[in-house]
Amino acid sequence: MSDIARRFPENPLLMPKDLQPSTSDLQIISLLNPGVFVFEGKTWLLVRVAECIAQKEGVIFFPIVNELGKMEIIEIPLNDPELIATDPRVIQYKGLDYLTTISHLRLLSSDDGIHFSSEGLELLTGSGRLEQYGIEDARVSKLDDTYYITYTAVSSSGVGVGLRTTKDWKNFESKGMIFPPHNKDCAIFEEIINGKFYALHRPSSPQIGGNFIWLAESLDGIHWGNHQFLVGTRTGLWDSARVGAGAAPIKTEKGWLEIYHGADAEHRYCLGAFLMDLENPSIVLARTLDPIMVPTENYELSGFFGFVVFTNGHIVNGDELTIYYGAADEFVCGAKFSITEILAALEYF
Ligand code: MAN
Repeated sequence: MSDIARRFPENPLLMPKDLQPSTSDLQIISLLNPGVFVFEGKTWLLVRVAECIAQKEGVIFFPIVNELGKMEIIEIPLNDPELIATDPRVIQYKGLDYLTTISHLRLLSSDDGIHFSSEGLELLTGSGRLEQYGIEDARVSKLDDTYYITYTAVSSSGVGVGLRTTKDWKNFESKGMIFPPHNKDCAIFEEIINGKFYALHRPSSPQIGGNFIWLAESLDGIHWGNHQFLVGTRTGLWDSARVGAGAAPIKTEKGWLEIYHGADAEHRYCLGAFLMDLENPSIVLARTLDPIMVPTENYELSGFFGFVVFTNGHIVNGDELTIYYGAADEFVCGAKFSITEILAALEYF
């Protein structure tokens, strides 16, 4: 048994019914994949809220934000021969891909890390052509007094990584798309290493290559280059189909420790870890063979998209790592790990 997570007994911490939809004609389908940070002594989540229109029989509806920034509803009869709706997350119509839900990001805060409230807090929505189908799965990295929010920006032009920065969580600066399609799962290191910013990201290559974790460097945190391949998928293992970074790497004596997600061909998402050299993160020193967390609880096995544990946010307190994670693409949950235990599970190359 390789699952070394200690799940919160209070799980799930958040369910779709716990929040109000962003407008009265939408309903919340999932709360998932929160970015996590500490601000003014509290624990904060930047939760992905996925919404859709209440469905009528025989018709599929889904919302998109049009070029003027207005919500538009697309309606397709379910028996339309040009409709392919086999994955609950994406549909194809007339050769184009659409999402079944549209996501925005919502701030929630908590004194105890367990009970969260969104009262009076900001809502971050997609804006502009490249965020037409919404924004998802934020990672929050703090460098000096600036928080860098990297997130998945989705539109009919593709899926890329957007960046916004803030110092006070009230005023946000948009830096546009920093990694163009197809790319997601971007986590910026929370330290400048030898004069450079570093980020993990996940470009996808449809024919040659795959869904692998890459490393990029930058002098200003906005313009990125010197991309290097870092961690790939492994045939026959739990992470055989895709891998992607979780939140910002954790600095340990042994190196930069990264928690990542891996999925197999059946779309089962587990968590694992790898370790990068402290001075040169392009050197991967070790990786876990088995996952450190596997979907096992009911709320991880069944939901909007079952058999999923997915993290992009955590808090480090000495040896204790608290991860917040999306379970079954529908709920927000929490679990604790010992960093020493994760390090001990690594296999060095
Ligand atoms: C995948 C899933 C969805 C997500 C889209 C776009 O299909 O992760 O939840 O909305 O990608 O990012």
